[in-house]
Amino acid sequence: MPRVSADPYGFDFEPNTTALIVIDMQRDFVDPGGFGEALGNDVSLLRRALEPTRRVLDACRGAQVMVIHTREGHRPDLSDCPPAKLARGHHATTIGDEGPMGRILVRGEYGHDIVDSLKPLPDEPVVDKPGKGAFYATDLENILRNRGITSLVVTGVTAEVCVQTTVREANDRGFECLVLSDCIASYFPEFYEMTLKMITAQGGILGWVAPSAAFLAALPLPTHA
Ligand code: TIU
Repeated sequence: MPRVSADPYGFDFEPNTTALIVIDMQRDFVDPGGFGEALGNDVSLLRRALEPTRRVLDACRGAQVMVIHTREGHRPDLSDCPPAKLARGHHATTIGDEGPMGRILVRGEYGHDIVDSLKPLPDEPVVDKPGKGAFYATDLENILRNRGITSLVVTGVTAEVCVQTTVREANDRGFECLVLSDCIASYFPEFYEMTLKMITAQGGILGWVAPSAAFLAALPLPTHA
C-alpha cells in the first residue's frame, strides 16, 4: 500500500478507495469582487494554493483517483441561506448582492463557479453546499460510500472555515483525511498554521498533513495495458 510521509506519521492509502476533494476553489473566494473580499479579506493570500492544487489535480486524474469538487453557495431566491448568515457582520455587500462577478455566492453566477485552472471535468462530481462543511445538507457522503471511498486527500479554501469543517465532518464519519499543506490557504496566516496543528495534534486527532510533493511522490504511476 502506498505510504505518504506525513504528520504525525505515515498515511497509507489505496488509490481506488481514495478521493481528492477540492473545496470551494471558487472565484468568489480567490478573485477580487466576490464573497471573500466582501467580508473584508485580501483574496491574494488564497491564490498561493491554486498552482499546487492544479498539479495534484492533474496527477490524480492521471492516476485515476476519484476527484470531487465543492462549491459554497445558495439558490437564487436565497431560500437555503440562513438569515443569520446573511446578516452576520453587517457588511455593506453580502450574499445575493450584485457584484462585478454577478450575485455573490449565488449558484449559476460567474463568481460562484470554480476558477478556470481547476475546472471540473464532466465526470467529476461537483457538490453544491449551503454551509461550510461539505457533508452538511449535501449528498457527498452517499457519493463517497457508493464508490467505496474510505480516504480523502483534502485541498481548497479556506483552511479554518470550509476545509477544517469538512475534515471534522469527514473524520466523524470514519473517513481518513490527508490535508495537503500547500494546497490549502487562509486569509489569516495564523489561522492557516493553527489549522494544520489542530489536525495533527494528539496523534492525528482529525487526520494527517503533508506537503503535496510527499503525496505526489507516493502516488503510484498509472499502469498502461
Ligand atoms: N470566510 C471564509 O474564510 N470562508 C468561507 O466563508 N467559506 C469557505 O471557507 N469556503
